[in-house]
Amino acid sequence: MKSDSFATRGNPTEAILFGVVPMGDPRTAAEALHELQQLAETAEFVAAGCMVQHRRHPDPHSYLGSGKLAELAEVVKLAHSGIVICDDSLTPNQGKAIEAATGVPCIDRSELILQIFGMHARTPQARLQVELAALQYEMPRLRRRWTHLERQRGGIGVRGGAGEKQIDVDRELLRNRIAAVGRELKRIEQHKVREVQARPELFTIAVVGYTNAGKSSLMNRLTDAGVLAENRLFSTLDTRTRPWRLPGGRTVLLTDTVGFLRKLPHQLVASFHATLEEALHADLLLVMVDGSSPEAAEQLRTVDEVLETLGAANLARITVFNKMDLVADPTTLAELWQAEPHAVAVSVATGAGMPDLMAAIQAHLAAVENRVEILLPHAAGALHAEIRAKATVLSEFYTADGCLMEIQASPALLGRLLAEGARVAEDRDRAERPAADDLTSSAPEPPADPAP
Ligand SMILES: Nc1nc2c(ncn2[C@@H]2O[C@H](COP(=O)(O)OP(=O)(O)OP(=O)(O)O)[C@@H](O)[C@H]2O)c(=O)[nH]1
Ligand SMILES: [Mg+2]
Repeated sequence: MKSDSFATRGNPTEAILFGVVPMGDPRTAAEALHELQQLAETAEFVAAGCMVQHRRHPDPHSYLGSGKLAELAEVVKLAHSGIVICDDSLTPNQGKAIEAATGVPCIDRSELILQIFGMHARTPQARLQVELAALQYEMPRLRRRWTHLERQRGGIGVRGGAGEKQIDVDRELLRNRIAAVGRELKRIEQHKVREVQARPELFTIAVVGYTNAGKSSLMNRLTDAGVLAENRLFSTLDTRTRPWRLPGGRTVLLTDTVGFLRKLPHQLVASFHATLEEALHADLLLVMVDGSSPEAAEQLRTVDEVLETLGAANLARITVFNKMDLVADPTTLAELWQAEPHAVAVSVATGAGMPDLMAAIQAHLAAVENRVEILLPHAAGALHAEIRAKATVLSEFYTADGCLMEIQASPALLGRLLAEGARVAEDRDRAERPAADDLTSSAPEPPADPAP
């Protein structure tokens, strides 16, 4: 392991966080590195100090520049820290320069995120995706890991040294493993695509948004999903879909997804996109934002950028500002409301605003789905329960020929109902029915038993 070759041994979990911020950035170091601190704590480090350097670009050789790097080394010594964590992705050489100056291991933002993903991956797909990203991250850094062997043989880069041979062997092993993991992932993904294609009749809603916005909490509140929701970044790494029964008895599918993050390591972007792929087949996106975060507007921009690169910018969406119970001064949300004037404000924790969210979803369904009146002959009565579960039933009335139903349904469901015995109602089917005004009062009650 890396730490074997380090001279200074401070507390291995106490970290000094550092980063480069643009010239003139008015934020304190703690403010600028707040997200990095959350990431570090999620990975079970303790932030022992923060340090930022104001410069236009990071130094290509040492990231901070030599003066600030010496300062960082001093802070590490004083705080007796065992590790330093950088807010950006470092090149292998920058990492090496920082470790040489501070005498402690240095991990960068990518490595930290990879570590968290590794800790939280639960399904076989998530584990393989993290493994693949970690292998790809490791590849260009092999040289840095083996320099202690090279040193024994008289200096870095001497061909034929023990380190050089070891690098070749490791590189070959890594390549083989990357190929094997890639094949296995492809197999799982193809299986998932088939699963997604197999259920087009139910309207699907995917919850997307920045990490920690409250996506899993919403899922838990609306369904009996029992998914993990906690105050950590990247609690959810895989996509999970559960049936959600709307008031009125109709069932839609709700999908919880991995959270977005600024500066995601590029090795993870592909697997992240693969994980989200399923959600992109949704009929509607709920884009969730933590309205109480001082960075809410920037987080929403990140989410929009990611949706754009995924080709999902034009999917139907409802933006949801969450954690309103924590917002003492609503004027802080002015920028958000300006960007998203049709958003719905809720608190998943207290339930405030949830009826508004429900109404927005119902209004969306009414706007996009086919509204038709069908006659379900007695012979096709077996379809009745399924219609109640999968479509919105606006009215129903029994006639001598069968059940006259005004429904709102997806084209796929409607197509099948018509193929299996239902037919579009005609004037003669409506002859026995009273005037429309009387019908609204007999709108169907939700069935008592749970939908299949
Ligand atoms: N005060 C408050 N806390 C909330 C609310 N909704 C969610 N939380 C908390 O926010 C934290 C994150 O919630 P999650 O549901 O795990 O968030 P997520 O978006 O699924 O996060 P990732 O899976 O990490 O992307 C948890 O501690 C929740 O209890 C809310 O309306 N108000
Ligand atoms: Mg979650």
